[in-house]
Amino acid sequence: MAAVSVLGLGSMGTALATSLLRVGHQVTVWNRTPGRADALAAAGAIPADSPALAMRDATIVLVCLLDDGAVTSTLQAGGDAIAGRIIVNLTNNTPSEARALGQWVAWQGAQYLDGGIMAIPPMIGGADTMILYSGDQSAFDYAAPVLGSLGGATYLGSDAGLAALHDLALLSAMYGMFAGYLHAAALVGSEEVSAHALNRLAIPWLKGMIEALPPLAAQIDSGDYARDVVSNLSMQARAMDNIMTASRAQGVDPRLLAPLQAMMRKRAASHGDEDLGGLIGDLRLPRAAA
Ligand code: FVH
Repeated sequence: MAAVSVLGLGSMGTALATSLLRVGHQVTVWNRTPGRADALAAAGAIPADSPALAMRDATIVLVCLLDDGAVTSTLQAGGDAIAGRIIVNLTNNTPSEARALGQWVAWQGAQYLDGGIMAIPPMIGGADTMILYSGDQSAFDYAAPVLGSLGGATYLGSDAGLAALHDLALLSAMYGMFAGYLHAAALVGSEEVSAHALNRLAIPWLKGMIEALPPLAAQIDSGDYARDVVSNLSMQARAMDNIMTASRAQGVDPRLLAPLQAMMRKRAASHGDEDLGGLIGDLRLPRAAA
């Protein structure tokens, strides 16, 4: 069993600390607003009055705060207590923020892992829970038994930005699905059909459509967007036009889908025999300054 500190006791930090306590680790906790540690203290956690005192108690320090600004100011407030620790930052951030923080942590004489939690708080500690990590490989190897008690730990490489990159990519896929679902619910709702009733059809439909991802990935990775096409883009663009026309007629604002319709129409005009994968070319832009 290890000595672990958790900085930040919001919904997720509390779930992390609870899961660590459950498997028997020594857990020290700190939160900016006092009082949020009370229930954890009753369950066996050690409350600390400051980030420095929390960090001094443990080799592995989990940080789960609102954003990168909160993480930076909290770690800075810890002063030299950070030296010699493994900082595992589970706060949502960007790849640039992760790389910059990783560099700063190294300058303080500590090791850095960036994490992306692909789960909601009740899922922490579950067998199917996926948490992504990147950064210092030796730190990951050392911390892996502790991190494994939070969920399946997937290490993506020594570039500290990789966990954030994959986290944001997976969240993009999730929000795209939720946006489509909101539109679908509004569309059937225009005829007084409930979202609950929609789910009877939407859940098996979306599960089935997962099967479209491997061939789509093969098209994207090969750059051959006309490969093994079973649903050509000209046909799909017509269906999308129907979605937009019907939505307006039903009194549903199609703004969540409008950018996709525009891209499909443009690409279909010249590459109608391809599949959707060809749209990815229009998503590639020169990199913006970090
Ligand atoms: N909850 C979720 O579903 C998602 C799942 C995936 C991962 N995220 C990320 O986890 C980070 C924390 O999320 P959370 O759910 O714990 O968020 P809150 O419940 O809102 O708690 C926020 C904590 O951050 C503290 N805090 C805010 N600003 C500061 C600051 N300037 N200095 C120090 N601490 C700060 C706040 O403290 P307090 O308001 O109680 O004093 C909470 O402890 C997040 O990156 C998610 O994207 C969760």
